[in-house]
Amino acid sequence: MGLSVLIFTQINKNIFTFGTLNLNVNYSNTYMLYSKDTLIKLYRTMLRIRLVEESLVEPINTGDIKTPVHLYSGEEAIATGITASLTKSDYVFGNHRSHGHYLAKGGDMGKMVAEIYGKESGCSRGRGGSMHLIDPEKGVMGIVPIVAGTISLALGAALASKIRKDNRVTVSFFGDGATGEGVLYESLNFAALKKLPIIFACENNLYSTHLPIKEIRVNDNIYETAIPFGIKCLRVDGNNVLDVYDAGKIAVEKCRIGEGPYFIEFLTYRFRGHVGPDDNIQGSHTDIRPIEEVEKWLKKDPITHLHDVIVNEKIATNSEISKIHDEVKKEVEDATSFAFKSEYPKPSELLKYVYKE
Ligand SMILES: Cc1ncc(C[n+]2csc(CCOP(=O)(O)OP(=O)(O)O)c2C)c(N)n1
Ligand SMILES: [Mg+2]
Repeated sequence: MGLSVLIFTQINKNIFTFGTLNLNVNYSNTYMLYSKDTLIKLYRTMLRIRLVEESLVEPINTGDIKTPVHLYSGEEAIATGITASLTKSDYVFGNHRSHGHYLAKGGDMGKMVAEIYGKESGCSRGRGGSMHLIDPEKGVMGIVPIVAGTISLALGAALASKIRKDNRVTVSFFGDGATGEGVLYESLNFAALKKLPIIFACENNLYSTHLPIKEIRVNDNIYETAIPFGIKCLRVDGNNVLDVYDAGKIAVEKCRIGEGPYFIEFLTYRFRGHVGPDDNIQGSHTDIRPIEEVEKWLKKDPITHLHDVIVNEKIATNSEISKIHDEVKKEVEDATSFAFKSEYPKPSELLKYVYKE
């Protein structure tokens, strides 16, 4: 096989592209740039997100899970690849589709599943559900379903880090739908002005709810969004965890040394519905996405891609990979049984954490 080199090209002062350059050289050690530990960690993290989410499908369909659940299946490489370069004390902020951001940053799986089942032992004490995950000790500072709602919170966290000189980097995860909200542009301007250590990570899965992106944007150019603000922009294949990892590493390192902010557009696709396993509109299965498009993206499964790299490059044996699968399945079973065994909040305490003046 040829040698693939990940390239980071500066097109002009602010536009960078990121991609794979295939050289016609007979090397098979394409992936020697990554340690075995790194590749296995990336694989395990993506698998943890996928398997725990797939375990939610049946209980969502039976109605045992009451909270709306936006599955991240298909997009795991983004949260996994970026957070791999973050430390425990760095911050992430997310949106309605944030199981992956929470888990990849170190959030506890049992507390997440318990939260989804509305239990007191959940990370938001069962009051928030799937779209309100939090774990400040792990740097998961806020996951909120208001589209673009946490971008300004992430900005504030990055400003605090700059003032305190605490060396933290903040990642603000949001969807392509958030590019229609004014707060994004105010935040980009302020982040650029103050040179804040923040990465704006736009997960472009080509749809906002059921609206195709071409119906809400004139051009397919989200990655250029931050150029007028003087922010470095990248566009990355969000289904290739190694590309995401490399882009994340550069952006995190630059933010860490005061050369932020960064804006990265990740091209990706959700494997399941907007909310729930299928695209249920008024209760019927109505995925309005063209079947050819869905099939094309299913072939770009980020987990299968990394699995093939690991196997083809003989980075791990089949039995090592099976062991990872077994361990992750066990973790999902333990998380589920922790949630089942936990109590619901007491009805008398339902208003306990509600803000009152
Ligand atoms: C301010 C606001 N407007 C509308 C909604 C309803 N809503 C929930 S998710 C969503 C689309 C989000 O699309 P995108 O940001 O691309 O994220 P994706 O679901 O594709 O991951 C909308 C409009 C909302 N939650 N908040
Ligand atoms: Mg979207």
